Amino acid sequence: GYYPLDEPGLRVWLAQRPALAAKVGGAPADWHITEVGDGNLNLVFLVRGAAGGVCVKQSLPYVRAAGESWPMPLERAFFEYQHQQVAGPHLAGLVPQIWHYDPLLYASVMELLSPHIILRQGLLAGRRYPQAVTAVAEFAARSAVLTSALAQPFEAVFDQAALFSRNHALTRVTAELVFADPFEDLPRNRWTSPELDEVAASVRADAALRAAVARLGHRFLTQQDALLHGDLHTGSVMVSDNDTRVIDPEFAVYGPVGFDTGAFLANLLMAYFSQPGHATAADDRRDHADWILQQAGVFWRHFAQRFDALWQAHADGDAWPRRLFVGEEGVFARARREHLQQVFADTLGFAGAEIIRRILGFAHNLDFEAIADRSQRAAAETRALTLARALLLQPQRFADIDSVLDSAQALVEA
Ligand code: SR1
Ligand code: MG
Repeated sequence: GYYPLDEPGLRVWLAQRPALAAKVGGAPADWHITEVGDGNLNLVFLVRGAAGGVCVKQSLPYVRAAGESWPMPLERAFFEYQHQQVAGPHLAGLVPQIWHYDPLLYASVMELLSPHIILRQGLLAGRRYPQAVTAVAEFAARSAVLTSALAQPFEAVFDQAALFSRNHALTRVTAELVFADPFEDLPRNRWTSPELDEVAASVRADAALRAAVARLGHRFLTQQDALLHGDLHTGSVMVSDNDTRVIDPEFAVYGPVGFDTGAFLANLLMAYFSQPGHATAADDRRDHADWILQQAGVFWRHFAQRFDALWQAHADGDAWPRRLFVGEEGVFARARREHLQQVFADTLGFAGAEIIRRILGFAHNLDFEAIADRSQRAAAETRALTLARALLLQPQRFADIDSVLDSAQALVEA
């Protein structure tokens, strides 16, 4: 029963479902339908009508960014829907509502976010969204604690982890694209400037770097702490001036919490490094760059504070049960601090791996790609790669988030 939707097909399909058609409103012939998917994988339609509208997202049987030569199972839409079923109750106001999932078309009908835009696009355009990173940190902290055995009986967590462990296709994408590809000579790797040839070769030749990333890949595949978003970059966040939603959890899988926080931190750092490349005569982008870097600090600090507070408030699961520490709150607090230090260390490592794969692997970031001047682009990417290598190979240099931000700033100002 699967077929890829197009504009006329979607009009008919939606019109046949009265509850969904009512959310668009008016006569189907008057609906305004556009396909807006700009990600690597799926079709995304916005359908607008008299009552508002809906967003329809459908899996394609291949990687959209690569074409039919790279087949991809359709099941990712199911796991995105399951993410809402499992984590959605903890994430009210931070994610769009999915109203309908169609198992034949592998399509979801969800809330149309308007006037939201993708956070990455906003940052590129030089706009500020003061609440965005705290909302993403809240998303990450809630997911990290409330879907884990810190807050739930282990039976529930094991069942959920088993469900998402079937998300084979997209977990394989991550296992290969993040943790392996950039360290091999593969045709699907690419970088946008010959200036990076040398650094790409030196990354592949660096056994210590390969080992650091492989260690993280091992943790990603084996440490089932909490339900991850799995692809938490600035393109997975939609913002308006006063609302922020995390979208696209199709890579959802149980894994180490630092994978999500690392991915988001990395994408803020890449947005920072890219800013000089977007400078104009009217705007040298320095203020905007400083603001983005500051937001990276706000993100980590808010995450850490909320992770600790949520753990303390919801320690009713089988891991670290609060009842064992009544009257010994200091012991419990020390355990939380130590655990958070491990999540911080993981975050920096995963951030390093994310930066490397976004510059030297298959899937790139518009932050860098939109820099027209080749040497500026190469300079920005090289600075990001320098920080990534330090995060992976010299973790002792980074005791806290400020030391990361200071290093990033020093690279830009050198
Ligand atoms: C083949 S998919 C490539 C990348 O796009 C997604 O957004 C994920 O980041 C994935 O790694
Ligand atoms: Mg995505």
